Amino acid sequence: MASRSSETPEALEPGDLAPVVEMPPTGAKGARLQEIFEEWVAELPPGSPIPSERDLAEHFGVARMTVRLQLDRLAQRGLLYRHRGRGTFVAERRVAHTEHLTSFTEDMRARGLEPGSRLIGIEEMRAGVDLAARLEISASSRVVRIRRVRTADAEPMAAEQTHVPARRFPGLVDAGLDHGSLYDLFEHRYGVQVADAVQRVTVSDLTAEEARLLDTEPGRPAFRIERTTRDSEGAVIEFASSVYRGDRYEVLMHAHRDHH
Ligand code: 16G
Repeated sequence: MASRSSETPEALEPGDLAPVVEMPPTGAKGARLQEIFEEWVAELPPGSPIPSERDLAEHFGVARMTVRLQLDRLAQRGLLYRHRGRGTFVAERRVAHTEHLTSFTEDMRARGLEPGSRLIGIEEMRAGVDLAARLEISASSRVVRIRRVRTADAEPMAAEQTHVPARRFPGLVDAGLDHGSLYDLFEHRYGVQVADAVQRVTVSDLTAEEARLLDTEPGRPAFRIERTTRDSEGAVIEFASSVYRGDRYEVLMHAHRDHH
């Protein structure tokens, strides 16, 4: 293990960091790598270089793409940073985010509105390449797709499509999601804790189909929010895309400034 007290961190070899690592079978490798990288981040001083993708892939016996995906995720979370041509480094420690990760149901209640849901479809299907990458599962795995119109005080607020790994939530298709909260089911029926989400917000106009679902006119502005949600172990439990009516919704962000 590299010395923690050294002022200028030395270059690390993959072998220094995790001499004996048992990699699980395909599928879980990404999650295991993520754990290993998180341990490094916790142990190494900020500025420490991370071995190259090629060395890591070789060392752990995984595809370079798998390594890159996990490093990207840590970079997105601000735990690592990349420097073009120089490599990947451990980032400065950050204060934990305090934003609350809410479900639609909780979100609406907090705004004093009565949440509701109209189920358009719930079915199990093969993941396919794109969804598999989002959910960090294999392309041949099964996923459950849930399409709902979410209402606030009985009026449409958002059209939502979410995908969850079927293996993680057996019987979800028949779990009575016609009404009620998905996150409630996660927690109470499956004992899965929603812990972390990365969200991407963009804006664009509603399509004719979306406008119909949302009971408004096509061409009106809308927020499009993608959410990748993880459980307390860091496994992806959902990939959701929601379209919110711009006239009924706002996005509130909490920004925090660190004083050193
Ligand atoms: C929110 C989430 C969505 C999640 C849903 C669960 C956003 C952009 N999306 O709509 O990912 O599936 O909540 O809500 O916030 P529920 O527990 O009320 O079904």
